[in-house]
Amino acid sequence: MEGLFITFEGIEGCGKTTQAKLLYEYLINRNIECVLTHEPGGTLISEKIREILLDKKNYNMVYLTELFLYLASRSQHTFEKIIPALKNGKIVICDRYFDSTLAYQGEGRNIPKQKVFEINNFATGGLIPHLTFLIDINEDVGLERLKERKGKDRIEEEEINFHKRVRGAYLTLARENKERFRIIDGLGSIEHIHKEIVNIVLKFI
Ligand code: Z5A
Repeated sequence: MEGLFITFEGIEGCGKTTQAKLLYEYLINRNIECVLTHEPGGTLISEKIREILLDKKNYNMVYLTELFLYLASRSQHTFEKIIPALKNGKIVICDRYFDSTLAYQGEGRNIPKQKVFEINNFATGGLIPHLTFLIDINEDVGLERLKERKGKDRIEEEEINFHKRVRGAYLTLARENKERFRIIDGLGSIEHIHKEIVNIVLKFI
């Protein structure tokens, strides 16, 4: 498959969305064809699943239901949007992808990681990002940054220890997949982090 698949990962408030957008704008301004997308969501069907997943009224959602909804959203997104764009030679920038499931459902919800990995792989037809940026920050900083935002979603409402474990899981994933992951210190300024990311991406294209 042609194209380049770049994902952004990290705990909430780490700055993924900001950096994914800045990278997209940088590439578009240089006439490099790319697609900016996110999970859960990214297509009409996936956005409908996102609403169910993040709705606070669904406080009693069983962890396995949550897992399968994230995967259902991802299958649709992968086959409807990501793979066709890659086949057209585009760069796809995705705010969260399957590492989120390994970190949040695998570690956060304690669902056996090997199982999560296998069904995740099945749901995506085995598509793996070429490059993954883990923007790493301490969970206190992340949650503090989001304080100003009105209303937390169902997952953001989890206690701090949940977010701490998710961060730990991300760092482990990055250590185990060194060729794919780049860990970025999320405490730097937005501009500094952007430059660091651009330098890495330019080496890939
Ligand atoms: N989830 C899951 O459990 N399993 C899965 O498989 C998937 C997802 C795919 C999606 O929430 C939730 O779904 C998420 C994981 C779960 N749950 N939580 N919690 P979302 O899509 O609504 O949101 P998010 O992905 O968690 O990200 P976020 O809350 O939007 O934060 P962010 O993207 O990391 O950060 P940001 O929006 O770029 O920045 C946050 C604020 O910090 C903003 O005011 C920025 O201006 C500021 N910021 C950004 N960078 C900096 C720096 N460097 N310095 C200072 N301030 C900064």
